[in-house]
Amino acid sequence: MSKLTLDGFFSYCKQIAEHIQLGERMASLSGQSTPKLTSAVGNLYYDSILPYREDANAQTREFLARVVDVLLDYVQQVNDRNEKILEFKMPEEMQKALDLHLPEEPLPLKQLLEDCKITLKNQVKTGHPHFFNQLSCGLDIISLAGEWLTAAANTNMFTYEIAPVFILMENVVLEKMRSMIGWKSGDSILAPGGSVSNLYAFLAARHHKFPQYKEKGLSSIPGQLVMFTSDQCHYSVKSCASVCGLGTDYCVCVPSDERGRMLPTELERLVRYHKDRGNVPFFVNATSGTTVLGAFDPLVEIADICQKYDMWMHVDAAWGGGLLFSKKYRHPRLTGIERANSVTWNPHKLMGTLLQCSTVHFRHEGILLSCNAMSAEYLFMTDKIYDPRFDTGDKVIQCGRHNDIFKLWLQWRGKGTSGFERLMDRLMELSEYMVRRIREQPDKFHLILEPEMVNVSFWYLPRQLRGLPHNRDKEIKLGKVCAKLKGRMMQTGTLMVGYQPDDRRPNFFRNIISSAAVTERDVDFLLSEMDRLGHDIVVD
Ligand code: ABU
Repeated sequence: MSKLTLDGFFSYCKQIAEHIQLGERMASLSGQSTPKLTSAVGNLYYDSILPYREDANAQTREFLARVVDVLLDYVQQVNDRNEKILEFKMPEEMQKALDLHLPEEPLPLKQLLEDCKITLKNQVKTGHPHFFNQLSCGLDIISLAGEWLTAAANTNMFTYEIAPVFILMENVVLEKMRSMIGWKSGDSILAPGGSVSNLYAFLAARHHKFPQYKEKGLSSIPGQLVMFTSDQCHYSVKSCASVCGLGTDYCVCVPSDERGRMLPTELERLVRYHKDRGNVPFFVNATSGTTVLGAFDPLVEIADICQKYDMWMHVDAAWGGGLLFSKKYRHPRLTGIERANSVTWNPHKLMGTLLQCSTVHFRHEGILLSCNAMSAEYLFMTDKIYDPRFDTGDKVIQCGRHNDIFKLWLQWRGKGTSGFERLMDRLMELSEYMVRRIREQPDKFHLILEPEMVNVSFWYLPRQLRGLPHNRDKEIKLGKVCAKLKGRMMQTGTLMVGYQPDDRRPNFFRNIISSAAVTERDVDFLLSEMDRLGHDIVVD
């Protein structure tokens, strides 16, 4: 421990007493009494365990073992259908219930253990079988084990020198993913999320067409670049236009059909429109699995147009990419993906890999290095004793890169490719089950469209709105029901389903089944719980 003056020591004792009281209060709020540290270890401070004390292996192990117990308790609760998903508190109330302040002086290990418990106690259990709120749901146990190992290994992914095993794993996994897309060679990288993966695709496309841009910048571009994407795309595509100097006006939104799929005739019309004005159409983003409706753009038709007008074709399959595993569902949704120049695919979504794990793939070998390398001499020396191509860090615009591969590699080993295929088929079949159950209860639920994926879009009808003709006025009211019912879900803590408006309709529910924990029983629970919580909602 650091040295203290006498006054400092008394003030420090007072602080500790307060913290211990607060800790006990927080522990009682958490309703958990275990796991506990022995007092011999609980009263120690950070500098009495490794790495400060070489002779403190036993104490270090006891502390970490109790932390692991907390994590294991949490995993058990996440999978317990009798547990709530969340104990919702308004931000002000949450502030009061927690001790978030950063102390001047160290806190003992027993307080840190309590901090771990109370943190998880107040966390939304995104792996709970009744959490249907985001594209990333579930808690894959093998992937979790991988993430724990990753944290312990605590390395950076820029060079083979410091991450030899993980770099080789990346090569193996990314090559396999490229082969599933339909490419024999190419280039790939893991990026921090689908949005950044899309940005990498954009940068590669511009580099491919205007290789001088890297050195000469804007002066090497002969006119106004234009990119195209459907009006249902993820907002990160538009963000590329802003970040990369096109301006969002030149990210052209192509209209989609009633199921959210890009209209190729409209794409071609808009490309011609811009060409006729002397602009430079060069990039088309097709989405395989849109965020809200789960729609798949027609890749073959889009590929034909890209070929005709010499444009780069990117497929944002961040969401739908997992279906590449499924012989049953891959076609026609992803037919033609092999004709793309680049593909974003996030294992942390449909495949259930722990957050985050996002990949981007290119048909062009060596394009990432050619586009992004800055050859920093302090990291990427060319006279190393091994082949410097294993130093993948120079392929990206970041420097440090988190290890997102081990949890995916381990999960893939655990499931096998066939296990992922079974998971994809199961998630799709459960979504089909949900659609059937909704159709069987037309008085209470209104299905908005036949889904192509695990996004099920629907309205819930409280008693007030049942039996009335379906018109715009009713849709507005149904939209208001969504916000009220979601509020009740949060307050009760038994269910979480997302809602949003789109440009065709007011708020509607978007249910996602991407968790391996979900069963038919949970789908039935979801619908009956919505009715239990919402039947008496009244809106004007
Ligand atoms: N990046 C899209 C994630 C959105 C969602 O989970 O709903």
